[in-house]
Amino acid sequence: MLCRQCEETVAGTGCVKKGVCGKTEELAASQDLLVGTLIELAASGARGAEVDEAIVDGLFMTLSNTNFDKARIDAEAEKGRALIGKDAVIRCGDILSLDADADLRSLKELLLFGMKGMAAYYHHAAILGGSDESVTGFLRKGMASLAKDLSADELVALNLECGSVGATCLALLDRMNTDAYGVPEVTTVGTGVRKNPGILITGHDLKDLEQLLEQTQGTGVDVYTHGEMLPANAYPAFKRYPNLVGNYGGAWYKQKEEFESFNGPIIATTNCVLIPRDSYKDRLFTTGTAGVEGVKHIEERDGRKDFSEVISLARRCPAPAAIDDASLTIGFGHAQVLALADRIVDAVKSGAIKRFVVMAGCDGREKGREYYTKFAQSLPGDTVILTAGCAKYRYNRLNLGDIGGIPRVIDAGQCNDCYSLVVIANALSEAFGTDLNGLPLSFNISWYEQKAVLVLLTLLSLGVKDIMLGPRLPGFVTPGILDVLAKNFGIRPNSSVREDMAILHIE
Ligand code: SF4
Ligand code: SF3
Repeated sequence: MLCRQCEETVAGTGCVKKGVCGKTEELAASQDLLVGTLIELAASGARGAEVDEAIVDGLFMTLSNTNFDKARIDAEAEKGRALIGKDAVIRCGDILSLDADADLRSLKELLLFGMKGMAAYYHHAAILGGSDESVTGFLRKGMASLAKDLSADELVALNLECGSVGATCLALLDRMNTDAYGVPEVTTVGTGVRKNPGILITGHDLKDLEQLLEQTQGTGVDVYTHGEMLPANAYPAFKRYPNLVGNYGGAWYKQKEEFESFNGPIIATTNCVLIPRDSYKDRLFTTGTAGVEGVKHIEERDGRKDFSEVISLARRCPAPAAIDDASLTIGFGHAQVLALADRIVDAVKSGAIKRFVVMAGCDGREKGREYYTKFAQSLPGDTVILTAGCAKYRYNRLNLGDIGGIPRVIDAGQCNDCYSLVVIANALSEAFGTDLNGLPLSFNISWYEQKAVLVLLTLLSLGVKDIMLGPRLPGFVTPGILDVLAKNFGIRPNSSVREDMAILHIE
C-alpha cells in the first residue's frame, strides 16, 4: 500500500505497511480498487443518477477515517463495476498508477483528494434533497481525467476548476442545511452532563441527528453532540428538542477516551470515526458512508433510519461521566455575522479590530498541533479568529473574550460551513472596496483530511493568496508542485508562532 492522502501520513511521506489511521494493506487495496472502478465508471461515459451516486458515495467512503469495513468497500466497487457493464476491466486506482511522472501524479492526487472532499460535501447536500449537475458533471469529468495523459497546465486548470465548483457545492450545502433546519443562531452550548442515559452522535450528518431526536422524544434518553456535530446545537430546528443536552468532549482524535467515558451508545454518521477499543465497540453504531468492520451499521430504509436498537441500548447504560462543564459560543454562520456587519466595519475603521485570522480546518492527534492553541493565545487582543471545522477545538475553550461585543472567535460551524467564511470575507471586501487580498485578513489553515483539500482549492480559485498551511504540508505535493503553489499562490508552511505572526502581519 501507499496512502498519503492525509496530514498524519507516516513521516509525512506515506503509509506503506499500515495506516496511522488503522487502515490495513487489505483495506487500502480495496479502496484503491474502488477508486479505480470510479475512474473507469466516469471514463465509460455512463450517465444517470445511479452513476453520480456511485461516484459521490464511493469517493466519500475512501475519505480518511470514514470507512474501515472492507466488505462494504468491496460491495461499493462491485456496484460501480455493474454500472459500467459486465466486461469492465478495472485498473487499480492507487496513486502510483495515476501517472509515471511524479509532478503530474502529484497534481492528479491533489485533484483526486479535492474531489473526495467535494463528494463528501455533495453527499450531505444530496441527503437533504439538493442536486447540482455542475457538481456531479465535474466529478465525472475530473475522475475521467485521472486516466488521461494530461499536461501540468491542464491539471493545474482542472484543480482550480475543482476549487471553483467546490464553492458552488459548498453554497448548495449551506442552502440545503438552512432550508431544512433554519438559520443557525448564536447559541451557548454546555459541555456538562445530566443524569439520564444518553446517546452521543458524531460526524457531520444533520439528518441523522434530526431522526435521532425525533425517535428519542419521550424515551427518557438524552442526546449529546460530539466533534463536528457541535454546530448542530445552533440550528432552530434542533434547539426545540428538550433532550438535546449539549456537546460532549472534543475533536475526533479524542474519541477513544471520550466514547469510553460516555458510557452510552455512540452513532458515527460520517468521518471521523476511529477503529474502536473493545471497551465501547458494542456501543458504537455507524450510518451512511461510515463503517467499521465488526461494528453494527444502521441502514436507511425508505428515507428513514431506525435507531430503536440504539435507544433501547442507551436505556440499559449508565449516564455519561462528566469530562468538563464549559460553555461554548457557536452559531456565527454568515447570516449572524452579516447582521453584525456594521459594527464590525466600524470596529475595523476605528482600529478596535486590526486583523482577522482564518484558522479554519481540521484538528488531529499530533503533539505539534498545540501550535494552534499557542497561536490563538498569542494573538493580540485586537485580532479576531474566523473558524469552521474541528480545528476550533484547539482554542474554543480559551475564553478569548470579545471586542465591543464582537467575539474574538467567530465560529461558523462545521467544515461543511466553510462557505460562511467565504461570504463573510466577500462582505468585508465589499465594505472596504478592496479584493480579498487587500483586507486585513490572514489565513493560517490546519488540515487533516481531504475536505480541507477541497476548501484549499476553493480559496485558491477565489484568488486568495499567501495561505499558511500546517501543521505539515501534504505528503503528496512534490517539491516541484510546491514551488508552483508558492510562486503562484504564496502558499507556505507554518513554522514557529513568533515567526508566523510576523509573516501574517500580526503585530
Ligand atoms: Fe495513512 Fe492517512 Fe492514508 Fe490513513 S488516510 S493510511 S493515516 S495517509
Ligand atoms: Fe474534522 Fe475529521 Fe477535518 Fe470536518 S471531523 S473537519 S478532521
